[in-house]
Amino acid sequence: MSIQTVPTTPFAGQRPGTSGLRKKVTEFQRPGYLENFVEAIFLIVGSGGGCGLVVGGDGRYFNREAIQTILRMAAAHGVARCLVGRGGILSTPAVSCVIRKRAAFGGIVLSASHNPGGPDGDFGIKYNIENGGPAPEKITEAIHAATRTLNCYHISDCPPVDLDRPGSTRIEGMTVEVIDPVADYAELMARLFDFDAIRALFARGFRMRFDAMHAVSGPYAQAIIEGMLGAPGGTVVNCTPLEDFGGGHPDPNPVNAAELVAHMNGPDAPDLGAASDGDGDRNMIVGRGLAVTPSDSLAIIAANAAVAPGYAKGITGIARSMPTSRAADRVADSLGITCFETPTGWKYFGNLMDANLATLCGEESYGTGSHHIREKDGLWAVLFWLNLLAVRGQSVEEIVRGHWARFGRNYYSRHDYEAVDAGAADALMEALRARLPELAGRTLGSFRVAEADDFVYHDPVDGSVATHQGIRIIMADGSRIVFRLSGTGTEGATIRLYLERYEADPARHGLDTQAALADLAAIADDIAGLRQRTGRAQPSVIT
Ligand code: VG1
Ligand code: CO
Repeated sequence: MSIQTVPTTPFAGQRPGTSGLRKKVTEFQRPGYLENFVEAIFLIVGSGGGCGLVVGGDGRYFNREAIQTILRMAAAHGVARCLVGRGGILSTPAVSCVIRKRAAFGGIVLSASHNPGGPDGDFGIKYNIENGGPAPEKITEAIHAATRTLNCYHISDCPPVDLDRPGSTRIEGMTVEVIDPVADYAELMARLFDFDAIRALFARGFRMRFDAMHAVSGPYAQAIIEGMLGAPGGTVVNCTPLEDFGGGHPDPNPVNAAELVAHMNGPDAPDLGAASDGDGDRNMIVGRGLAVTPSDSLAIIAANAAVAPGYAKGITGIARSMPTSRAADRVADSLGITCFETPTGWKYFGNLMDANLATLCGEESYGTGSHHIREKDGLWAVLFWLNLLAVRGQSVEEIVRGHWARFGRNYYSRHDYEAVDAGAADALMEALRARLPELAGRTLGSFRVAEADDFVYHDPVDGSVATHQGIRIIMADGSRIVFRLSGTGTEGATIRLYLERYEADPARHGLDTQAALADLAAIADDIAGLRQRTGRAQPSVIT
C-alpha cells in the first residue's frame, strides 16, 4: 500500500453550480475527471487537522466507485478519519446531520439530486463545510480555480474498502468507519417532533403514502415512519434505492410524482401523500385532492412552528429564496420577525442560520428545512406535517384553506423551458436585462410595474455580494414575474419562469392556479419573447 502521484491535465467546466458539480455519468467516467475535482477540493479545504470527513451519496450509478476513489484520495491527503454510510448511502440531510453531530470538518456528497441516474444519467459531487451546509461561493470558486491549474493528483493504491460491513478499517494512516446511515438522523428527528402524538395518530387509523421514488429516502422513511412511528407496512412505497431510480425522474412534484398525485385524487386516497427526491432533501406534501405548493408549505410550517417540540420556543426568522412566493413574508409580518430573501440554492441560508437570524428556510423547488441541520430536508418536512396533523386533528386541505383565509393566497407556479439552446437562453436574459430600466412604472395588461431589477444579494452576515441572481418584475399589487437560468442542468440551458399573484379575497381562493396566472404568463412571454426565442410553444414542465 503506497501513495501515488499521478500526472493529470485540467478539464474545462469543473465549476460547481447551484448545488455542486453536476455532469453526465459518462463525463465523470473519463479517466482523471473525478480525481481532478477531488484533488482540487483537498487542495482548498486541507486535511481537516485530525477531524473526520463524512462521505456518502444517494446510491445512484457510480456512487460506490466514486466513494472508493475519494477514500483513497482522502488517505493520500492525510485525512485522519472518514465516516461512510453503509453501502455508500447517506441522504444529503443525513450527511449534514452527521457532520454536525460528529464534529467532522466537512463532507462530500455524491448526488445529482433530482436529475435521473443510471449509466446514461447524471452524477454529481458537492463539498459541505463544518457547519454541515454546502460550501459557500468563495470556497466553490476557489475549488474551480484549482481545477484549472492541476498537474497531478494524489491517491493511495490500496484495495477497495468493504462498504457493506459496519466497523473500522484502515487505509494508509486513515481510519475508515462504515456507519449506519439512518441512526444519527433518526435520533435527531425524534428530538424535534412529537413522536408519541404521531404514533397515536397512526394508531387511530390515519393513513399515508410516502413515495421514496426508488431513491435514498426509502430506508430513512421506512425506519422512521413504519419502524418508529408505527405506520402500517406498505406506507412507504418504492423504498429501495436503485442505481437508476427505476428509470424514473426522482423529483417530487406533481409532474414527476404523477402516480402519487393520481392516488391522492383517487377513491382510496389516504389522509396524506408525500414524496422525496434522489438525495432526500426535497419534499412534496399532498392532501386528498390537493397538492400543497412548497411556498405555502413553508408559510404554513412557519405559522404553526410551535406545534413541534423542537420549535416550541418560536422561530427567530424565516428565509426564502427570491423566486419562492411571498406567502412566508406575510407570516413573518404577523409574527413580527424578518423574512430574508436570498438567491436560489441552500448555500445562501447557512450564514443566516449560523447567526440565528433564520430558523426556517424554504425554496419553491420543493425544498424546506430548518436550523436543525444546514441542508434542506425532505423527511423533516413530512414529519413536521405529520406532527401538525396530529396536533390539529384537521385534514391537509382544511389546514391549507384555513391558512389562505387568514393570510390570503399567493397563487404560484413555475414554468420550465428545459434543454433549450444555451446561446438563445443567454440572449433572452441579456435582452431582458437591457429592458429593465424602461419597465419600471409601465403598465402591462392590468398590472403596473413597481420595480424591475436583476436580483443582487447582500449577505447581512459576512457582507458578501451575489449578483445576477434572477430578473424580477414586481407589480404594484405584489404580483411577480421572475426569470432565471438553472444552475443544475447538464444539457443546454433551462429557463425558469416563476409567476406569483396575491389574492386576499377568500371568495377567490378556489381558482385554478394556471388560470389565475394566465395574464402574468402572457405578459412574461410578451416581454421576454419566450416562445419565439426558444422555439417552444409551451414550457416543458409546469409545477
Ligand atoms: C434547483 C432549484 C433550487 C435548488 C437546486 C438544488 O436549482 O431551483 O431551488 O436549490 O435545484 O436542489 P436550479 O439552479 O436548477 O434552479 V437539489 O434537491 O437538486 O440539490
Ligand atoms: Co435534492
